[in-house]
This record gives sequence, structure tokens and C-alpha cells, in this order.
Amino acid sequence: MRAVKNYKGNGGFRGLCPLTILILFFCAGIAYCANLQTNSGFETGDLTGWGAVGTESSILVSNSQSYKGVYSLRFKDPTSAFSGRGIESSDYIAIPSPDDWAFSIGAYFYVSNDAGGSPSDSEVRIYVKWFDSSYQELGETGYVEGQKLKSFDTWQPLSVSSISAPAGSSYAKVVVDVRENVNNNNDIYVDEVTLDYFPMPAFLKTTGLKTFSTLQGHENEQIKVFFPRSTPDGCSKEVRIVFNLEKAPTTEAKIKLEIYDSMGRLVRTIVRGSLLSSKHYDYIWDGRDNEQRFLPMGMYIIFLEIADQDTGGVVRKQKVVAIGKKL
Ligand SMILES: [Ca+2]
Ligand SMILES: [Ca+2]
Repeated sequence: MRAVKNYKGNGGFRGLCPLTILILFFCAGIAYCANLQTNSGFETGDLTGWGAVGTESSILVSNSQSYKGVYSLRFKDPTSAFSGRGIESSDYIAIPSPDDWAFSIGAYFYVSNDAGGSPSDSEVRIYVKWFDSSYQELGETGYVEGQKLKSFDTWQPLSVSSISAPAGSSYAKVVVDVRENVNNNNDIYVDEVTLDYFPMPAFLKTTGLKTFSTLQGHENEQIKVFFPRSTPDGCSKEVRIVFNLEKAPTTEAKIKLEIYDSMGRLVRTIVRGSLLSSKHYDYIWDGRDNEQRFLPMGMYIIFLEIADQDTGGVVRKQKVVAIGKKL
């Protein structure tokens, strides 16, 4: 039987979110939020509310370290793969309507200096899996790439805010997983895992939400560009480019997602390659060019092309104009 956690009431107070680079609009928002994840601080002393992903004997609730309370989750001797050490919500968490509510995820991480190396040899991820009312998975949002930790033996917060759940989402699960890109076997701890919801901010509804004009016959394949995507320090300097396909590609498809400046020059290639067999795609543009230099304030064109690999025929081609702004 599926266990479903219901969301309840409003919780804490969310302050104003500062604004930095590449922003068309402001992330102003005073909102109320509530954590939907059961046992988010592991204070039951066990894995209640969570399931282990990977080697269960190395995924332990521990009182060796804690950001709050007595316990945290300890990933012992991480492997080189995220699939080796992870936890995932054991319940399908009922969420409020994604038409009216936005979400944020976050956690505190700690890498213990057990065996030296660099703290950045440890990588962590946190993201949300979204499901419809029939428990069919609709996609994932959050940190797709691993985030490197900056220092040993300190608790470091990571979060993603203003997440818009895919249309039709009814349930969510939070996933946290870790890896080592150098095999130091430094344990990684996590505490205070949050999945919050708050009223959809205006910038996501109006100016913050850019929708590409849709091609005839592709009306359900809206492309949305969000400004900004929040970073772990609470500032916002990245652009999130989200688009959905009507259905997952059944034949090989090629994707090209590029950024052009106002002179029509290619300044950044976000992705060029094969499309995965998913309906939902979520890419980040960090405001830099291909040489990793931050681009100046100005107008940029985000260009997406999806082509059938067999015929070479373009099945989708759309672009949107984005205006970047520095503080
Ligand atoms: Ca705790
Ligand atoms: Ca290791």
C-alpha cells in the first residue's frame, strides 16, 4: 500500500530574496512555507520517512554529527557513483496544485575530513521527483549536476528555490545522493532536508515566466524560461530553461540549445547531443559564455532545436529573447 503524506497549514516566514545578475524581474517574495518531508532532521533516530538507495549498510542515521538536534544521515565511504549512497522519500508526498504553488528544496551537508584530499572531491545532489495522480513519474527538478562541497568539517547549506512543478503533478519525492570523484572515503552527512511550498510568486506567473510561441500541433510543448534560479547563498544568477515535450521521443532525436547575443553571435552552447527518453527537460544557463566569462548586461536569444536523428528533419525549433541585468 502506498503511504501518502498530506501537506498541512502554513509554516515559517520567508524573507526577501536578493537579486543579482541576468535578471529581467525581481524575486521579491514574502511567502509562507511548510516542510512536507517526514523526519527531515532524522530525529527519530532511524530512516522513518526515507528509503536507502545504494548500499544500505553504509547509509545510516548517526549521532556523530548533526546540524540541528542529535541525529543526521551519514553516508559512509561514498562510492564514485551517486547510485551508491542516497536516500529517497519513502512516501508519495501529496503536494498542493502546481498551478498556484511553487516549491523549494534544501539541506545541510557536512564532509568529515577522515582521510584528507580536497572537500571538493565530495559531490552532493538534492532534487525532487514529481508524479501525477496515478503515481507515474513526470520528471525531476533541482540539482541535476553534483554540487561540490567547499570545506571540511562544517555544515554547508544547499537549496534550490522557486521550483515550478510540472503541470499535472500530484505527488513528490525528495532524493539526496552523494559521491566521491576522488576515492578518499570521507563520510558525508546530511541534515534538515526540506521540501517547502509557497504561493507561486508573481515573477513565475507573469514577467518571470517566458513562454515560447508554440508551433501548430505542438501546443502542449510549451517552453518556459525562469529568471532567476536561486543559488545556495540565496542569490540568483542563473537562468533555468525548462521545456516539456508532448511525449518522450521514441526514435533517436538530436537537441541543440544555444545562447546568441543581440548581434546574432553564438556565445554559449548549453547542450548539443542526443535527447534522452524523457518528456521533461531542465537546463541551467549560468550567464557565462563558452570561455566561462560572465556576459554583460544585454539582450540574449535562447535557441532550441530538436531534430529527428534518422531523417535530419527539424521537429521543433523555437527561440525566446531574454534580457540580462546586473545589479
Ligand atoms: Ca538532525
Ligand atoms: Ca569512496
